Amino acid sequence: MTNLASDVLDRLEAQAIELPSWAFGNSGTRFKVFGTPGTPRDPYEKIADAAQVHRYTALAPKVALHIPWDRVDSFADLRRHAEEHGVELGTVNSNTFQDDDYKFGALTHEDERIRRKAIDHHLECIDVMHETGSRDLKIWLAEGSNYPGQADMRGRQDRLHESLSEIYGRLGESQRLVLEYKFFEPAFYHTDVPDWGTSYAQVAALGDRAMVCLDTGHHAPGTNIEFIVMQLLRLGKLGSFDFNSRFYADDDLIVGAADPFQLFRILFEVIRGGGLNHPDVSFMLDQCHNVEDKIPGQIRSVLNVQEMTARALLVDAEALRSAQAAGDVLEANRVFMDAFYTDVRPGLVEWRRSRGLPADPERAFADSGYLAAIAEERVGGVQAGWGA
Ligand code: AOS
Ligand code: ZN
Repeated sequence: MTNLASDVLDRLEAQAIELPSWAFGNSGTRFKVFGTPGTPRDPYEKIADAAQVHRYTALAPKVALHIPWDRVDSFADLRRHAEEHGVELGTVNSNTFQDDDYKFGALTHEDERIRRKAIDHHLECIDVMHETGSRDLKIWLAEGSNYPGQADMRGRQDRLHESLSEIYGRLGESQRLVLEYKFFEPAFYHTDVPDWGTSYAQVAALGDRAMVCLDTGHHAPGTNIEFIVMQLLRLGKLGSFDFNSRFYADDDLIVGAADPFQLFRILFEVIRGGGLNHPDVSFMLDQCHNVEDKIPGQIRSVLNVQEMTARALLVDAEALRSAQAAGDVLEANRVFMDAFYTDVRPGLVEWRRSRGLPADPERAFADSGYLAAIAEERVGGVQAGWGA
């Protein structure tokens, strides 16, 4: 039985993980999207589902929106709906990857008309943020080329800078822009924002309220992601995480499912760099639940983040530092691994009990009958999916 020390408990208390609205819609692979009875038909139902995750875990007080997927007549009304369900609206994600005009780029496009359209879409997202009370505009760009010689890579970087500058200039004083990078897909030869360095160079040229978003699924296999976390924190430019896990490409599976040790290492660097519960660093999920139930999948995800955070908080920083300074390789590694191998689950059960939360949120949610109720109620209409 682990007793988590009070300083660990205090730091867990403040943890907040933002959920993606799209995790509650249907999604799949390019081969098949399986529908599930009860899947939300609109953003209101997505938010009601997301609120369930917070209700059983107290870990997920915000829901991120994707525009246009989550467009509604009144965002003020959607905000009220969220608050009535005990959650807030969070990051607004732009979308320049599902329009024919963007075949050869959006913010980098050669054609000024298309660039204008893409910039205007981001300005619309900022208008949404004013209504939803959101702080962050998250930009992921599906831009690049498939063949050597196809595109003028240099010109595209310059246009990207110009486009981002206009968008950044429109942000309110307490709003931020976070730029996500991804090394491939849908473009395969070159991507306009392929890595943290390019994202960093672009956001650094904008100003203090432009930061990098690190999606854990967006790196080549074997990449030392925790090194990137350390460096971005050191530079004061880690704005947010899109957490998920992957075996092969950008799999968007449950965070901590594929490689819990990697999640531990990332969270250790977050803590080491002062990023835990720091207002500059948002924890978000970017996941899709193709074959498993979506709400339980999100519950499992936030619990995984909490569990690895608790383990990372157990690293004896003093003992680690003295072993490192003494060049004691094996002792340093032992101190690190001791924390990773510690079973913190009993301590987290106590943490939940003391807050009036169910000891086992997954079981409690399953017993609530919510999934059966929405399957019965949500009849007719079109189920939300990737692109709706
Ligand atoms: C895409 O690969 C990115 O991870 C984005 O964050 C994207 O907006 C999100 O995954 C929804 O498709
Ligand atoms: Zn992402």
